[in-house]
Amino acid sequence: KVPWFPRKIQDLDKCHHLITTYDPSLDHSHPVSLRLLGYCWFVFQKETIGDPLPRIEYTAQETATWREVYRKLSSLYPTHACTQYLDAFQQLKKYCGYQEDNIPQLQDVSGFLKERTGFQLRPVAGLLSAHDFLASLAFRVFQCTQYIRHFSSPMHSPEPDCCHELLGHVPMLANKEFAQFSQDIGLASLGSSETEIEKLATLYWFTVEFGLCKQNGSIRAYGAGLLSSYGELMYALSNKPEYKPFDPEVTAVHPYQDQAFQPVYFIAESFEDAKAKLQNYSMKIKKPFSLHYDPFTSSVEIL
Ligand code: H2B
Ligand code: FE
Repeated sequence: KVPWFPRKIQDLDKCHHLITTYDPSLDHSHPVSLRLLGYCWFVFQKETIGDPLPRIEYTAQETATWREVYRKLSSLYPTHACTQYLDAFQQLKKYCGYQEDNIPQLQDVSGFLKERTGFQLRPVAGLLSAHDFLASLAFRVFQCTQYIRHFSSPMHSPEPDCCHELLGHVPMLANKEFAQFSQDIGLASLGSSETEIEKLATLYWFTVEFGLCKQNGSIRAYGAGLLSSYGELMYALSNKPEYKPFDPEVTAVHPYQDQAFQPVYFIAESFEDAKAKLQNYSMKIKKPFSLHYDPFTSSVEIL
């Protein structure tokens, strides 16, 4: 029996299951800006796909947090980020208000991505289940938090926040190859068993979040968890950790760490190569049908 999965982009309104539910009216110890979390929570409960993303007026304190994160990280990018990231980052500075004194608005960023790769952002109020999060990628929808971490710990957030999304994920989603890779993980998850989805979530973790790639004889980061963490970005390229070649069969079952730096990083030869390997892996996942994505209707055909 195949568990329910979305077949068209509108079905993503049913892919909204939070696994960390910090109800801001009950929990006052949340490590993010509570003022914003309350608002994002309110938006989350009534939004439907395609609604414009709310514009947030960030406070001076929230912008100061962003400034600190932005400054420190952007000093590392030229030597640590892959060229695809660096190219997109330039564009985002030019067209989307990426600056140290301005937190970019998701609506502007979403419009930019839509033009580049067809990806769009949708506001979300916390960590979603792997099933729902991966399913949305199949339709080129990235569910994105909009609140910012608490000012008391600017260099660390235990949960995704807008620094992680805007500095980690967004630049990579502007790259065609990477966008296709992300959608392919999503498509592989549709109609897959819980066990297979768990493996795809692990693949996502070691690539989209913590992936490294080869570039002109050196190694650079493309994973969002690295590109949004000053400490781990330096560590990952320091030669201290263990490195393994990206191989979906191995990567998908490798234990991972969400409380500390990763013990191992997987290195992709190129996005082309990673994409081909992932497609090969996906074809072996057993499903009682095959799927075809129709970009004209943003829906999947079941064959
Ligand atoms: N939810 C949200 N809101 N952002 C993420 O980056 C995220 C998620 N990542 N749910 C998912 C889980 C990832 O860790 C994998 C697919 O489980
Ligand atoms: Fe992330």
